Order: sequence, then structure tokens, then C-alpha cells
Amino acid sequence: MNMQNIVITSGCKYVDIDAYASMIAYRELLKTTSDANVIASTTATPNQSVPPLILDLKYSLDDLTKDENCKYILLDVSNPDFFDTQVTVDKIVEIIDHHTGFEQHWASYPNIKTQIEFIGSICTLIYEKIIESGHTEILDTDMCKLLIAGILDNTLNLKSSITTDRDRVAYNELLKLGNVSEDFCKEYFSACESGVMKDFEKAIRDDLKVEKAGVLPEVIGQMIVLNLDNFDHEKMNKIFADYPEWMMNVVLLEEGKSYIYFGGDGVKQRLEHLFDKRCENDELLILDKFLLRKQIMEKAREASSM
Ligand SMILES: [Mn+2]
Repeated sequence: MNMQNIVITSGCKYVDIDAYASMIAYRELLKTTSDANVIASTTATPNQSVPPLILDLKYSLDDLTKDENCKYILLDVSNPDFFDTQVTVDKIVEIIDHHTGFEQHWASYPNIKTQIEFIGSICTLIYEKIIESGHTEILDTDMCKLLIAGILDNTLNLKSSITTDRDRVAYNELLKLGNVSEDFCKEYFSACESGVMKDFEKAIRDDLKVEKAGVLPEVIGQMIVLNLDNFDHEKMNKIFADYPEWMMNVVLLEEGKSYIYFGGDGVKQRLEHLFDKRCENDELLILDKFLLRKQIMEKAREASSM
């Protein structure tokens, strides 16, 4: 008897909670519905979106296996440049992703089952597959917590514009099925935040964008936090002291707002003009509905090309 080994994996740089949770949940589903020996493994490391709170749940990833004949399923990635390094294309049997752009590419591989859809989170898709299979017993409390965390992270607390109604339905049903209270959501974000805050300076510096977009200052930082309770303004100012002009987009998930801190000559006027909004003072502009940095840069580019 040689049982088929299936390895569920994701991207090569790091795995976020959406990839981490969906890999584990899909493993549990396939274990239930197929005869294959299914494992979920990665050569990459989980990032800050997978805090100890999540790693301590009863489900986790498997160790890597060395099996020449195994088949691969890829979740949360469809750009072949970013596949986990253990994967070779001839061994892929399925790809499920929500980053669009490679649908045409995979259409010429008839042996690979693909599902690439515009949706907030891959965890939503896996939740739907579990419901369709009828095996709701898979969705115990810890499994629900995993999938909820993936949805919350990738949709920014369901407030990002990429959030679909399917994500909202999955989120609400998972809360009920797993008997998970909304407190868990806050706990989850706080746990991620305390990981980031441990090395606040590094977190900002490693993520700085230095790129000219319209009237925006050339140096733009971003941090996504629950609220400003743990945000260190002094450290922020220290980081940006080296730059003649800068801005920092702080996305507040509880309020659903962007706090844009800035510095440099004329930046205030340029931002007020771009957003058609008065600043609170000489260092802060508040957007009533948050925008991600990439959306702000897009807006600035569009405005300057008009
Ligand atoms: Mn994702």
C-alpha cells in the first residue's frame, strides 16, 4: 500500500495568519474527506500576525517531510515566483488564492485545480469548503479561532475595502459555531500588536517606503494598531528626525480611522489639499475612514496626473 502524500503549503517569504490558519484547516478537511496522508508545512517562518496566542492553540503545522512523490496544494499564493521553496510546479495539484493576476497563467495547466477569487481572506474560502462538505465537526473552538484570526487580519477587522459579504458571513458563523466571544478578536489584535511594539523602531524602519508619489513626502511609514494606547510618538519622531519630510500612516482598527502624522516644510498644505481636509494641528491629519499606504499613494499619483 502506498498512500499518497499531500503537502499543503504557501509562500516562500513568510506565512501570515491567513496562510497559516487556512493550511491547517484545509489539512483537517482533506484528512476527513480523502484517503491521502495530508500534512501542512512551510519552509518559511510565521510573521507577527501569528502570535503565541495562535501558536498555542491545539492545532499547528507539521514538520517538513522529504517525499519525492508527494503532491502539493498551494494556499494564499498563485504567483510562482513566491511559492514555498519545497514546491516544484509538476507536483502541484491545486492552487487556492485571493491575489488575482495569475488566472490566465494557470489556465494552461489543466491538471492543476485552481480557485483564484477576489475575497478578503483564504480562511473564508476554506470555511465555505468545510460547510459544503457537511463536516462542521471540524469547526471546534480552536479551529474557529484560527479561521477568525485569518479573516480579521486580512480584512483589517472587516473594515478594509477588500472585505466581502462572504467574509462577514464566515466571520459571524465561526463566532457562533466555535462559541468564540468578540473579546477574542481584541485579544488577537492586541497579541499581534505587542509583538510589533516589542521592537517598535525596527517594525517601522523595516517597513518604510521611500518612493515619490505625487505631492506626498518621499518617506512614508505605516503601522496598523488597535488604538493609540501603545503607540510611542516620541520614538516615531526620533525615527523620522533624519528625514527632511515624511509621513506616517497609523491605521486605528477600533476607530476605523487613519491618523497621518507628518513633518517637513509645506507637507501640511499639500496633505490638506490632497485630502481636502483640515489638519488637526501642525503634525496630524485624521482621515475618518482609514486608507492603507498603497491606497494613499495611488490617490496622490492619480491627483498629480490630472
Ligand atoms: Mn491572504
